Amino acid sequence: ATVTFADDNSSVTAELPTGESVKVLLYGATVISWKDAAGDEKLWLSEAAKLDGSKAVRGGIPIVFPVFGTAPDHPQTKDLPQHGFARTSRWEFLGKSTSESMAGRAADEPMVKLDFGLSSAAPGLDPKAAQHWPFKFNLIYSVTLSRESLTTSIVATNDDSAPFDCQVLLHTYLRVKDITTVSITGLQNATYIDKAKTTITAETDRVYTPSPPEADVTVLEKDAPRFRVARDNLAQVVVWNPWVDKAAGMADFAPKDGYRQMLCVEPGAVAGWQSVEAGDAFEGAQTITLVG
Ligand code: TA6
Repeated sequence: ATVTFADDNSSVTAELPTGESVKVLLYGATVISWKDAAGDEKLWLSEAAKLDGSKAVRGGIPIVFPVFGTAPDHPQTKDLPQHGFARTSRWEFLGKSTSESMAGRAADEPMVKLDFGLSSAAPGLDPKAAQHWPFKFNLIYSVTLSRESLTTSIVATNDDSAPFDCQVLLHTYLRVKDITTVSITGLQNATYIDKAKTTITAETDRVYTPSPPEADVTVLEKDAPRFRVARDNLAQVVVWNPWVDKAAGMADFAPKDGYRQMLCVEPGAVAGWQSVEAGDAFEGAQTITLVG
């Protein structure tokens, strides 16, 4: 596996010997590209996405922490911007590890893991964090690329002397050929009518708590499975497509009919709050596998 840095050190790219690649912007530790061995892009990134650190990236996999959306009734996070400050902070690249150096991985199973860090003491921390969420914390975000899958995992450690509440979500923009041929299975739960499959025919913005929690969510196109999303300790899945009007209303959403090529499937812990004791940590992960 090779790991290269952009000339301006704004991003890091890892490539497997078999051709698969992943590119991570240090701003927000935002995965902005994931390609298969043929070079086909698996994530959606707006053509108008800001990649200069001026605002959260519209596309790829923004990290949502410590609040999902806004929480006006939650004293600890009520003054934070929508989706918190992790996606608008500059993270530090902590290093890489590859299958050659990872015990137990078969040689023909290439993989590369990139680690990123953000702490309350970090120079790149969004100033709104210290102003509005003054807890001592440390985040480690790992991006692991193998031939058929991408895993992103986050560990949020409470380095303070008192507990803090947080929410965590991986706001993944999957790329699809045509949203009108997409269906999603594995979202069945009590919140919505148990349907064998969910289709997207209008603006969709739903928080599901699939049961059983270990059930995979599968995204199909023309009834053929394309992505399988497995979750570890992330009990919710948010499904979002802005559709015509909301896409038209977002300045950084381009092309305007791009809603037809994307679907957000967002594993998270966003129902209520995770209370992290002093010295303790919350861990959550997603693995997106390319199927079919
Ligand atoms: O994906 C769920 C959601 O909360 C939607 O309601 C929409 O606001 C989306 O996130 C994008 O939020 P953003 O702050 O990135 O524009």
